[in-house]
Amino acid sequence: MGQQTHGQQPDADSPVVVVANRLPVDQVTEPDGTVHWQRSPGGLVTALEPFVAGRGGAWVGWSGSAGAAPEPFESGGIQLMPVELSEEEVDGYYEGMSNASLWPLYHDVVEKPEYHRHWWDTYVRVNHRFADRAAEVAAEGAIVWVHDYQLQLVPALLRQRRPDLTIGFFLHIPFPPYELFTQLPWRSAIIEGLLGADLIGFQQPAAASNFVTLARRLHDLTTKGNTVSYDGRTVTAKAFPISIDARAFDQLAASPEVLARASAIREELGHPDKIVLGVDRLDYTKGIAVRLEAFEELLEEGQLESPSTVLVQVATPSRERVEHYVTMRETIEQQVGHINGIYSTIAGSAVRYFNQSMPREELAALYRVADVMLVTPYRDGMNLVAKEYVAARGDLRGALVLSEFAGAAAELRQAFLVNPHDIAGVKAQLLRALRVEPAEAARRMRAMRRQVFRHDLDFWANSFFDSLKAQV
Ligand code: ADQ
Repeated sequence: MGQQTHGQQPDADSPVVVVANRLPVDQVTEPDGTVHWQRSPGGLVTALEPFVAGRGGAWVGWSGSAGAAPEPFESGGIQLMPVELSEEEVDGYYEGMSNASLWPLYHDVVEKPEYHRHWWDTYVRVNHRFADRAAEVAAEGAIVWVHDYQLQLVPALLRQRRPDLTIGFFLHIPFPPYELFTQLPWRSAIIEGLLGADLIGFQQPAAASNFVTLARRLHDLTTKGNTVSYDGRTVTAKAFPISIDARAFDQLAASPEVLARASAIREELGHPDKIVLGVDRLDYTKGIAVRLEAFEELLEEGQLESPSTVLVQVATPSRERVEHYVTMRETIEQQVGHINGIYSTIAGSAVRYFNQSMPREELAALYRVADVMLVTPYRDGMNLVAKEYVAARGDLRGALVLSEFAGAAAELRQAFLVNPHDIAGVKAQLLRALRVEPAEAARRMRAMRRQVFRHDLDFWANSFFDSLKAQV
């Protein structure tokens, strides 16, 4: 993003408003103590920028730090409207209700969700605040696009304040079936919150139909196909599978710098025959332990050898104050330590584990050098890592092992699909992927690349906006 103008009053007439938990910028503190804002890495900002920037569009979100919010400011042609969260609100709304209640509930209760009334109260209060900010900045008849599970009450709250708006909502994570969702003590409030939107986007058709079923069974509403009649309006629930900027990733991965770095990585790893890679946010939904277990058993059985086959696992630190994440990190670190204790040699470790975030260039080089990419979540809305790997393999080499329970599996049918609960199956598919003939690998990769390039991030954002406009 370009020049920033601080302390400016927001235009109260933005024709397009994005509402998301986070602003598209991060605060950076320089060694000399000066503070500035820098555009966050990540595709969502890039995808939405053309719709928001340059036309007085606005983005409502939290800065990422507790305490007083900065004044609204302009950055890269977007009006940024920071929403303030106190320490207590970060605990209750973000770490509590969003990440320790809704996140596990929406991911097949992989971990047990906790439900606390004071978290819910904070969630309601903070959703009101986001809705207030959006109502202040949106022009008459504006389009507002609300994102994700942290803000599910915003559509209805916003409609109460501003019935003139067209409101879209997109859920980035799965949406559970009736049997699980109804655990939630505040289930009706969430469904009513979402029904404030004109269009509700999900990653998968099954999630959209879970929502429609809930509206019918829980609220006795009339539904027809993928629509719900509510409050004199028709609400549409539909799948819009998210994607990546495939062309940009392809170009990055084919750049001379990244290719040189990919060769250097192989060399630094001691020229192994095979490199197996995992790249994830350190989250219990991602099935990192499954991979380690499968890899360990294959080493134990002598089907794989170390260090001629090496597993590189990059796990970005995430939600470090939420208890489930603390215990999971310890488990994974123990598992890595255990495998390395037994199978590493003086020449190198069996598992190279990085609890770090890495620059895009380094990730692209890792994708480019990995013979097999392991993506084994127990449940995942989409999983962009799988699509990034495919976009990075313009050389048509490499093989993707992908969980059936990632949204991406619906599109990447030529991956080596696995059930992450079935360790024997994961081991068998990992071996197949490691031994695949180059011609078959190229055939699979070509088909997956066609899918990812045709259905890229622009395609996703355009389809959502077009459908939303068609609702009016
Ligand atoms: P996430 O759960 O965060 O997203 P994912 O889709 O895999 O999962 O996206 C992770 C992103 O972080 C990728 O772009 C990846 O490159 C990056 N990343 C991962 N590890 C990294 C590291 N060590 N260093 C730097 N970058 C790293 C949620 C849902 C997903 C859904 C997305 C988008 O859980 O299912 O695909 O939103 O809707």
